[in-house]
Amino acid sequence: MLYHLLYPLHTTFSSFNVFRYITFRTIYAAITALIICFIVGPWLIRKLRSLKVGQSIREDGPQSHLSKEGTPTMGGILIIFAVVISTLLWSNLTVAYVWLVILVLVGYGIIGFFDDYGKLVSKSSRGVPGKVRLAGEIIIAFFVSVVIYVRPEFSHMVTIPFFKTVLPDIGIFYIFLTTFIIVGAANAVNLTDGLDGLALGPAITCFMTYLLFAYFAGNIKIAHYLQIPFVPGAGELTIFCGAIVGAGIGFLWYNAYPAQVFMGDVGSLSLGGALGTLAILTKQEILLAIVGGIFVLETFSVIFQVGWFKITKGKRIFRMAPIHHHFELKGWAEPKVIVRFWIISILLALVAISTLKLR
Ligand code: 57M
Repeated sequence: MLYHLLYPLHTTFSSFNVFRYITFRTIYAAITALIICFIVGPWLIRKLRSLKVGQSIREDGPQSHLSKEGTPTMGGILIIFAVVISTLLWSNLTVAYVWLVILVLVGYGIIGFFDDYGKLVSKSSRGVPGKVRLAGEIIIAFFVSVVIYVRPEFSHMVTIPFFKTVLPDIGIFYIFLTTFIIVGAANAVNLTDGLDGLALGPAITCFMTYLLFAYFAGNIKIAHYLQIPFVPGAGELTIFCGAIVGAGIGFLWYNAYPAQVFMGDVGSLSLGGALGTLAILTKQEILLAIVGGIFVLETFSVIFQVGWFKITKGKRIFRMAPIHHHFELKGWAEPKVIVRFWIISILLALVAISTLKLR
């Protein structure tokens, strides 16, 4: 809105020209979201406490988690609020992609909200039945995928990291691939969100990476120079990425060990869904598996553990899945697991960025 209100005034006040620049608006989108989190955060935590929106801790998990019983949850509401307000303030709202990614963020947030609410009411780890939740996620992802698919300027070729000439055009299957990416990313972030700040750290590095890719993909000169697909309008997603990085850091202030609040499914599903959507809209679909490698690792640890458990009727590969519990049970202190996973996610982000040149 600031863009629409203030930029036209540049003819009278030349300094208002600055509102044209994506870089300027991205920085202020991040700052706005961060400040919203700082201002609203303490109030929200008090409110969640007074409403008794506390986490129930599973007794079959690591014993160290039992002391977290009653920690306020559903803090992801703050992340969504800060991102939406900041994006509405700083981005060009005539670009459809901005609305699509907001739709996924809010839509997945609503699904997560009902899931958290169900867990709260039942005072257990059972929220919305798994199949109902998955159906809701698929409906939103499928709708967004179809809207993206039918846009005339959007290519159905898939970008394969490290291979600049391999760009398979998968036609109608693109809809299914993108639906899978959005749903998969949402659930992978959700599984990772099991230690203080564990999901937020890699999420922030992922959004920072896609911030760069959105900027590059939306600029015809840079896109051609780097030989990546040019996506008209993707530049505006840089501002969304800035807002989400700001909100993520702002929320991490409270979610860092020892956490004063958890983001809940409302936060993890919305962050993951938005991340998957950004990977698609910047035409770096497969790159998500590299930059979000921590989320992939966590997901596969669950798939292998559950699979092996069923095949062998009770044997385990890890002490407990997802894999962060394995390291906790091996005796690593919680902050050590968290920070080491963050370090790996930074490394993965650097590898992902290097694909711009290594191809
Ligand atoms: C949710 N949620 C946390 C919090 C957060 C298929 C199966 C492996 C699924 C998996 C599962 O349910 N994963 C998804 C993970 C929970 O956190 C809440 O959930 C939100 C995110 N969805 O925002 O509201 C707990 O995580 C801890 N936490 C923190 N700090 C944070 O900032 O410490 C979360 C955020 C919180 C808190 O303790 O209560 C969760 O883990 O429940 N299931 C599991 O992860 C379970 N694994 C399991 O059963 N593994 C089995 C195999 C055979 C399937 C095995 O390895 O033996 C474990 N979950 C827990 N305890 N809590 C089992 C033990």
